[in-house]
Amino acid sequence: MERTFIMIKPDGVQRGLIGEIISRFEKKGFSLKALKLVNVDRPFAEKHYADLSAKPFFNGLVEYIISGPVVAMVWEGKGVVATGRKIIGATNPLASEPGTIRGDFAIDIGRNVIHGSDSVESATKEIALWFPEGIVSWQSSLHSWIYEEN
Ligand code: IDP
Ligand code: MG
Repeated sequence: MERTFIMIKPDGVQRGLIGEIISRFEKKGFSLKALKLVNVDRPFAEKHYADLSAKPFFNGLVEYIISGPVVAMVWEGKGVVATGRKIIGATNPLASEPGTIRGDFAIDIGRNVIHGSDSVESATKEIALWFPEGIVSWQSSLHSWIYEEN
């Protein structure tokens, strides 16, 4: 089953959006496989966003991510990478549809509350980076009420 890496950024934590965000993924039917509240240091944040290191906003982005604790999560389910991105909304919250997390809770691109992996390949990389200890193996008892087939 497909997995994605989701991170509630420091503004999402400070603004009390942890429960709301987890709830949206839970209610959809996705399954939580790992979760921790952590402060990340600069080298770690730079590694997570290595693909953006040439961007003019890179330094500000790293400062933002290390400015307070973040909630790191792994969610699992059919199509969770692409659908997770839809639940999150467009990168620029002013362009995000209402009903998405960014569309409902954010305004500035540099304070857009949440991160989600953009492909199955980046999800694999990000999960390995954030959860070297591994994830939790379990299956929800609701599985057969969410999926037609195993
Ligand atoms: P994504 O988070 O929607 O995948 P990316 O292009 O991967 O968007 O950018 C990573 C993060 O960098 C964004 O979520 C946002 O916080 C920040 N960012 C992207 N573009 C800009 C910008 O033009 N100015 C400031 N911050 C930006
Ligand atoms: Mg991205």
